[in-house]
Parts: sequence; structure tokens; C-alpha cells
Amino acid sequence: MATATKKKKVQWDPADVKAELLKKYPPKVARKRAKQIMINEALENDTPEITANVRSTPGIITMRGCTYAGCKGVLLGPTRDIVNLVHGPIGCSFYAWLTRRNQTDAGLDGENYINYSFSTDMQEQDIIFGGEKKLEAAVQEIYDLMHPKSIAIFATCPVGLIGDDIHTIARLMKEKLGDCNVFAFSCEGYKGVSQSAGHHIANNQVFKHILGEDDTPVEGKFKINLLGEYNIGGDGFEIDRILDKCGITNILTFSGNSTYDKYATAHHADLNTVMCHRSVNYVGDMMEIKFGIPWIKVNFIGAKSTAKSLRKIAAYFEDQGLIDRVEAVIKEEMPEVEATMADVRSRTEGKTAMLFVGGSRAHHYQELFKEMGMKTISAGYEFAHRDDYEGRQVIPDIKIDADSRNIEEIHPEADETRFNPRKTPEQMAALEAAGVKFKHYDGMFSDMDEGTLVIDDVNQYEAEKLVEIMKPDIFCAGIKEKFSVMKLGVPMKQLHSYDSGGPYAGFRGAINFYQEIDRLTHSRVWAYLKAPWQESPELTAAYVWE
Ligand code: CFM
Repeated sequence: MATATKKKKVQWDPADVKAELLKKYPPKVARKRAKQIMINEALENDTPEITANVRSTPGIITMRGCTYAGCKGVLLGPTRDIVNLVHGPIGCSFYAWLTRRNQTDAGLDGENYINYSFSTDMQEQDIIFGGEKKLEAAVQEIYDLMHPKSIAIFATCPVGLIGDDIHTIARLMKEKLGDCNVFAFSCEGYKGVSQSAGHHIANNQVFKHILGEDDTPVEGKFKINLLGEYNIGGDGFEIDRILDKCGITNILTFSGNSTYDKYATAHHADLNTVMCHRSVNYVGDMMEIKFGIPWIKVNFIGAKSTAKSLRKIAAYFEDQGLIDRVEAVIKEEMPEVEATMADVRSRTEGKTAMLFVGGSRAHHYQELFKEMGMKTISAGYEFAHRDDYEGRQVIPDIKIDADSRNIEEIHPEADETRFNPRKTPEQMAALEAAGVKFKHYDGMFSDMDEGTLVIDDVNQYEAEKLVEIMKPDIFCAGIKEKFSVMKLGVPMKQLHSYDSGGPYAGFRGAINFYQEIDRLTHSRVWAYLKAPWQESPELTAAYVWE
């Protein structure tokens, strides 16, 4: 196995690439985009400040989704026993139905509504006369048919526009049904600039309506929650396998493979670990204030990051037995990972990658590429905030604009009976000194090389330009980008859905990923393909009557 990453000869100057990306825009758009396209380590600016979490420019084909997608699809979608009822026209349900690959274990009770699509199917007359009656009837119908523990109502754009009072309907139906927790989300697609607003709306409601509701004790010596892991392609299953092996009890994965009861008992954990910082970091903060549970950032993408995260968790519990157990698990799991890594690396060393994904994978997956000796030459998030790029220290400086002010900020207080600080301030300080940093995230910039391009809310045009100019060995993004990139002759890997592959988390996931990327970067098929107009630029045709 080669020890150092071979430097690929740079054929482009990042400043030229940036200029080329901006060239086609009208001056006003170019000025705006210039602040969202950073040459890492501030080669051209005094401060490495990036503009993020702002509106996309109309007319540009953004990679983003909407607020409803972030709330219903991302956060609540993976919870199998809460019925997700979409109040809106059928399209909003149909296009969100089983499109995210969050897997679930149907459990012994078999209560699993993920395969269903529930909608009030609003029609024109409901838009004119109001849809509240229809919503009420839909909640009743679901209850009569399924008797679920909980029904969550999601507002789509037209519901916000006509002003249906979904929260009152939810409250009245909860009172009427008695044993079913009905609550609602004002997550209209237009509510924020991206999915990110939907995460926030979802988290607030879950925090207010379910978290910490059930005081039945949970067994386990080392109890954690894993916040911001969504079990795409079974990632959460692999992480649970490893945690189990270490003797760590994961009460709640928020929200992959979750259930209502897991949320309700999550306050029994002694540590919150945060995977996807963007979608969930405020839940960590709120749970600390309300219940006294500290949080740390972890990353189970990449074998080395997995080992590091396990060691951090063990260090937090300050238990020699657990520390030894974690070391034994790492020792047992790593040889196979390292053997595959060395084999694959002999072929992937020095290759280049580009990653454009939602709000955390574009950072996390750089770890796996590093392990393969590959260099990330450009990366960016669709909808992350400045702290996900620059680190959490910038949070106090982030200007709150009108779009963010639109989203409710909740300010919890310590719970009268359930608040219990897990560590004394002295213990926390000692752990910090020993390297277990709480509420800490350095962001993407610090992990990327000087001169790499970090691009917020990249669009279709820029993505194609980047591929044309920089010719990466692999491009990672989503389904909307997949085919245009492949047509440029570059292999493409979807990092949202994993192209039906995965898991890629943990130790076994790392092995899967190395093998997959090895195959993809050595597949020549896309480079051989020629579009008809490339093969014979002059097309001839004849009219039928000729
Ligand atoms: Fe977090 Fe996600 Fe992501 Fe995200 Fe998403 Fe996703 Fe994503 Mo698609 S919660 S921010 S809103 S890690 S669905 S599991 S892959 S864009 S990078």
C-alpha cells in the first residue's frame, strides 16, 4: 500500500475555473454566486466566509428540494409507526412516496406505515372552500383503519396559502381520539429556502410533542442516542451492529429505523451523538438544556472515522471496560477493512472526486475517498449553513435574514423532573482537555486542501462546467445530476440513494464503498459512448413523401 497520496498534476487554476463558472451570468447573479463559490483557504479573500442558506436564483436549476421534503421526507419519513398524512394535492404525496431509501425493521409489532402514502388529495373546491373538514375526516379514517399511536399532518404549499388551521384540527382530533397523538407541521414547501427549514420545523415539533414523554426506564449501561442518521441503504443497521458489539445501547436513531416509543424514551440516554450536523444539531442543544444530556459530533462514514467516533464515545463514559471493548472491536473489524483498502488503493490512488450532496455527506464521504488515496477537488452542500462549512464558532456571527426568521426558534427550559446533568462542569472540562469536544464541529473547509473549490448550492450549469473543465474520476450527487454527468463520460455515484447500494457506514460499509468506487472509476463504458451528434455531426433526414 502506498503511504502518501500521489499528487495529480493540476491542469487548472481554481481562480480560472471560478471565473469560467461565473462568465455566463448577468452581473448581479455573478456577484451573488461569487460569494457562494470559494477557493478554499481564502486564496482570494481576506476571510473564508461563504454565503450559504440563501435563496436560489430564479431560473437557475438548483439541486435543492423544498421545505416539505425536509420535514416530511427526511425527518419524519423514516419513523415507521407514525402515520404521515400529507394535507395537499396528490402530487406532493406521490412524488414523496418511497423515494428516499430509509430502511426500517418492521419490528415484532409489525406496525409499519412506511409503504403507504396518505394524502387528503385536495381538489380545486377544497382550495376555494377550505380543506379543514377533509383533513379531519382523513385523520378519522386513518384512525379507524389502522389505530396508530400517532398521526403527523404535513402542510403543503396550497394549505399555507388558503390558511387551513392544521394545528387546531390536530389538537381537536387528539382530544377526540384519546389514544392517538396527532400533531401537525407547518412545513409548506415555500416556508424556507430549502429542505433545511423543513428539518428545523420537524425537529421543533418532535421535540415539543414526543421527546421525553415516556419515563419507563431503559436498560443498558452505556446509553446513547444517534441523532441525524437516517438509515439510508441500511447505514443505521451497520452502525447498530457495531454499537451492539461494543456494548453500547442506542436508544434512538433520530430518525432512521425509529419508532414513536424510541423518541418518547430518548431522554434516558446519557450522551447524544450527532451524525448529520445540519439537519439535527439544534435537537442536541435543546436536549442538553431540557434534560442535561451533552452532545458530541461523530462520523461513521469512513473506517477510521468510525474507530475515532467509537473511541470518543468510550472516552466520554470514562469506563475502562468499555474502552477495552471498543479497542477489541476495532481490532477485530479493521484487518478486513485494511486488506480491501490496500488492494483498492493500489488502483485508486491519486484519482479525483467531486461531491455535491445535501448538508453533510459532501463532507463525510471525503473520509472514504481519503482512505482510498483519492483527492476531493471540489465539494459543496445544497442547503447547509455557514457553520457546516466554516465550523460552529461562526454561529454567533451568522446574520438572521427574513427567511430564517420565518422559522420558529424554540427556547426550552430545564425540565422540572427530568433534568439531570450527566457530568459535572469539572468532568466536562477534564474531558474537553482530554480531547472529547462537546458541541463542536469544524465544518468542511478545514478538511479540504488549499485551492480546492467549495461551492454552495451548485446548479446544473455549474456542475456540467466543472466536470468539463476539471474532469474528475468520479462525480457524486443525486438523481437529477446523474445522467447529464454520465453523458459527459464521467462515472457518477449517487450519494443520496446510493444507487440502490450500501450500506456505506461503519466498517462493512467502508468495504462496500471501496469496492464500488473501484469498479466505477475503472469502468470505461461512459468514456467510450458517443452521442449521435458527436459521431456524425451532420444529421440527414428525409420527409416521408420524398
Ligand atoms: Fe443530513 Fe441526510 Fe445530508 Fe439531509 Fe438529504 Fe439524505 Fe443528503 Mo439526500 S439529512 S443533510 S436532507 S445526511 S436526504 S440522509 S442524502 S440531501 S447530505
